[in-house]
Amino acid sequence: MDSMYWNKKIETATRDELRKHQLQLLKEKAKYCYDNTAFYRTKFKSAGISPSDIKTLEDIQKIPFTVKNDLRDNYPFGMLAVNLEDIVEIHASSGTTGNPVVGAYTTNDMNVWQELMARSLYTTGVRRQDVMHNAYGYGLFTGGLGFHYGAQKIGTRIIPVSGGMTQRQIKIMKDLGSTVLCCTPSYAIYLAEAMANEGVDPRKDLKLKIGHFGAEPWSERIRERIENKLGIEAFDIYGLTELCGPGVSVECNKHNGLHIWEDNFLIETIDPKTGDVLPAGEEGELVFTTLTKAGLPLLRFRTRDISVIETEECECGRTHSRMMRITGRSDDMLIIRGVNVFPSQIEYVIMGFPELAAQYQIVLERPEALDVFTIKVELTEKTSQSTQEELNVLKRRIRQKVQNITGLSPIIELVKPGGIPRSAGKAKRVMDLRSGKI
Ligand code: DLL
Repeated sequence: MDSMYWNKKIETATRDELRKHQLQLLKEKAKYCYDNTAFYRTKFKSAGISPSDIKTLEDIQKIPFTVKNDLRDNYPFGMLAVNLEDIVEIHASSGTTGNPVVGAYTTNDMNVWQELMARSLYTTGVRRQDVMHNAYGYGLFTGGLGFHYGAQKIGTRIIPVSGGMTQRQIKIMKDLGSTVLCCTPSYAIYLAEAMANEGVDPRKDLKLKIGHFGAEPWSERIRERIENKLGIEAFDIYGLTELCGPGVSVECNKHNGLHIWEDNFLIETIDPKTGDVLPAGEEGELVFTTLTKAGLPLLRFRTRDISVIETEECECGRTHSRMMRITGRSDDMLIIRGVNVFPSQIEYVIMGFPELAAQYQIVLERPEALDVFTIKVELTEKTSQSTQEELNVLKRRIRQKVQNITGLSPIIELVKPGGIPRSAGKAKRVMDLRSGKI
């Protein structure tokens, strides 16, 4: 009988063993970052500390935080701790205006990522004899290739369909006998609805049994919907480009939070306003330190993701602490159809059109499964006199510009001057009507 663990020794190590292992790696990584990056040397010096001041795990609190802007300011390679020649793969996700966030991997970083993805898939029951339908986007996004590498390590047959062409996806799933589905949760619901429209009954016509859903926030109600519609067990998986991509944490079959692979990541929760470290069990912003990364190591990286950490052992026997579902973000980043979008990117596009006034609003809805992304923008007095044909051309140009920057094609609504409500305080640029809908 096969083991329920990919690596039993690591996954079930005692908390003491784990902490000892973490301290050893933390000391090494603090020194490594100090010795190999001007960025961390400056950070340590400005805090008046040296790597030798890290003697206990709690001493990590002496190290200043690393924030997303640090990565943006040092784009693309300013924070590398190795020579560029040692970087064998690069991924990226969209960042705030302009520069994307880059993930740069050495050969060893790739091996670690692959191992963590294999462990994550295995934890949910994926085995060699499975057939994995991977509908995460292949390319710079870490989703597609992350799952791909993990499946290959286990020896699972992988179907690298990537995103889009929903009808074809359904046919492929049927013809090739897929047992595991990997995609964003919103796409899973969309797929399920498309199946219903085509008269495909997943329970009869497909062999699906497991689903891996992540890259965007989702709720228990979405889980119920997916499980009911597709007849599968749905697992939450979390990660971010800065840390490696997917594979930072995953649910086990107890569905009681996502196990963070603590032999590779040191987790803290902080109050996003004060930066104070919070005890386990209290909700706050997740802060990660990478313990094994060589190419682009990060100390105390503020994710902006809000969650709660539980440290007691799980019924599954794994000792690695669990993060509960992400409940929100402490900044303004939006996740639309799994893609990271900042309102500042939209503003940037709008400001480039003299035909438009500076008033705009982003409206996000989820009437069915997929996010509907609308940008309402005011015309100037002059352009509001334009013909319908001219306005249609303008709409197309705006949509194209937004697509160039975000990869998403929004609905553009042009409104008359004064048509967007003003508020007394800060402008309400984003109307996110998605939560609680499903
Ligand atoms: O989304 C990596 C990934 C791919 C994870 C596929 C899971 C599956 P980024 O594009 O850098 O990386 O976006 C990272 O997405 O900070 C969270 O805000 C959000 N996120 C990722 N997974 C989850 C999840 C990938 N399971 C950002 N639940 C993160 C809620 C998630 N939010």
